[in-house]
Parts: sequence; structure tokens; C-alpha cells
Amino acid sequence: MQLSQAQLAEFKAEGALPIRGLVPPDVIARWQDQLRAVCTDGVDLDDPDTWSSGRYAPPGGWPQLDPNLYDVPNLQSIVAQLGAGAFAPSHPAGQPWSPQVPMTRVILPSAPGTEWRAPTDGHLDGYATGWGGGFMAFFAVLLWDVDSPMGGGTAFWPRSHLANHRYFLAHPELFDGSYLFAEPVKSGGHRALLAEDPSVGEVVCMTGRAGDAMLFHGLTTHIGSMNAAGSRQPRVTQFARYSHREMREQAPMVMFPAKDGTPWTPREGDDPAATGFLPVDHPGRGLSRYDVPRNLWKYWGPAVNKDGDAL
Ligand SMILES: O=C(O)CCC(=O)C(=O)O
Repeated sequence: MQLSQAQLAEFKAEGALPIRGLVPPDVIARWQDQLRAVCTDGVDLDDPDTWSSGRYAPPGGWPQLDPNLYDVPNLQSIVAQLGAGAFAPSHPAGQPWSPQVPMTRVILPSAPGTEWRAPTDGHLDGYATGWGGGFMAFFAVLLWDVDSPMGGGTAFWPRSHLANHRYFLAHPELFDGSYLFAEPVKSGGHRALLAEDPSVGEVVCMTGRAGDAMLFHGLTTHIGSMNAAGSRQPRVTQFARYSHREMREQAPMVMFPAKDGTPWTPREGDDPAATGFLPVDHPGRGLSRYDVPRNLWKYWGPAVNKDGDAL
């Protein structure tokens, strides 16, 4: 499977692209059986009467599914098209790439009487303590149908990748994750980066059939959403996240300060090579993982980076 020119253009413009039938039905059926089998606490994913409400995981957590999402040929060929071999499943920073387990997340309908509300703020992936840089894109893959925008699908703000890119062009020194500890995000959340930009669309909640996916640019603001009270569908999604392999491998983890702003200091068990935020004049800041290029697609493959797009 390859993305058409029209799909690539939509992805570049919107920061998100629905991809129908990414995962074939026989693989979906195998995954559904594996997920059903681990629900040993009385939850039957096909019987709403057995469901709790909201985020759900079985007692032992969700298993690694067979086959691994990262090995699905359609996904691999699209990622090869997007990155021309430069993208790899996100892995711990400063270490050679190793096989990864995709995240599974299940959202069951909220309790009766709860009114569905659209999310009001989101976040960017790739920024958590241990951030490794070079986060490029992710796919949200539906394992069960989600018919309604109130069904718990991943919520995102169309064109937010461009607004966030503009922000980081103006503040490249905050691209290492320190933007989370600086105004306006510190007080106003990620929506503060979108509020002033009229080109950013209203929040959209993903829908689709089992096997469908949404491809997101790494700078697209997104969040989980409520599965509406009364819904009879579990929202079951796997996430495949991709980093630029070289940027990820080239330098160690960047550890975040404590919530009160106290800078990170090494503790037993931490990666001995890890650092806090580097001073702005530190030579390590010259690594490509800290680069905020004017051309947002600079580190993407030629299928994407062919017009030399700049803001
Ligand atoms: O559960 C979802 O749809 C969103 C998950 C999410 O925001 C994330 O994994 O970063």
C-alpha cells in the first residue's frame, strides 16, 4: 500500500490523514480474538452489559499482539514511502533501534447520565521525561468499528501541526520539550499555541471501521476523547509511533524537571548518559534532533519533501 499524491497533499495540509483498510480483516480478526482472550475479569468486549466505563485494561494489561502492528506490510510500506528508510518505531533515545511493542488503548462508554463533551485541549507526542527527539509521526489504528464522533476516537485539531511549527520556528530553543515549562503552555496548555491561529480547525474525533487508521504528523495536537454514554462500541486502538532513527540514536534521553521546576538530577537507575535540558549555547544543541527547519518536511522522504515547502 502506498499513499497517492492526493493523500500526501491532504496529510501535509491537514496534519492528519484517514487511511481505509490499513490492516487486513484476517489480521483484525486475530487481534480481536487475542484481546478477547485476555479479558479474564468478566469483561466481554462483545457484550456491553459486562463493561466498566472509561479507560479499560484487563488485570495483566494488554498483551503484545501477533502479528506486531509494526510488522504489518501496509504500514511498513507507507512508512518507507514517508521516510525513505529514515523512520523507525520510536525507541529509547541514545540507544540503537530495537523492536517495539505498540500501545493498545481501550475506551469503554462512559457511565449512564454522563454527557459527551468534546476535548478542549490536547498534547504533542514524543514529549515526556526521557524525550529523545526526532519524533515524526504516528498512526492510530482501529481494532473495532467506531461509527460516531462521540465514540471515543482519537481527537485532533486539523492543521495544528502548522501552528505548532510556527511556534517552534519562533522559539527553537524550546523544541527540546522545555516549551512545556514555559508560558503560554505552562498555564494555558497546548491550546494556547493554537488559540491565535485562525487556520487551525475545530477538534475532530476519529471514526472508522476496524482496520482503518489515521496518520498524524508528530506536531499535530491530539488527545483521547470520551466514548459517549449509551454507545455500544468499545473504542479499541493501537498506536504506532515513528521517530527519525538517526536523531533518536544520536544523543541520550532528555530528562524533564520536576513539576515544581527543579531541574533533573541523575538518580540511581537512570540512564547514566541522560541529560536535563541543555543550555542554549551547548554544542549538543547543534544536533539535527534539535533542528526546527523552516521546511517542515526537510527530514522526510522525497515523496513528501519534494516541493521544498517552507512557510
Ligand atoms: O487514546 C487516544 O485516542 C489518544 C491517545 C493519545 O493521545 C496518545 O497516545 O498520545
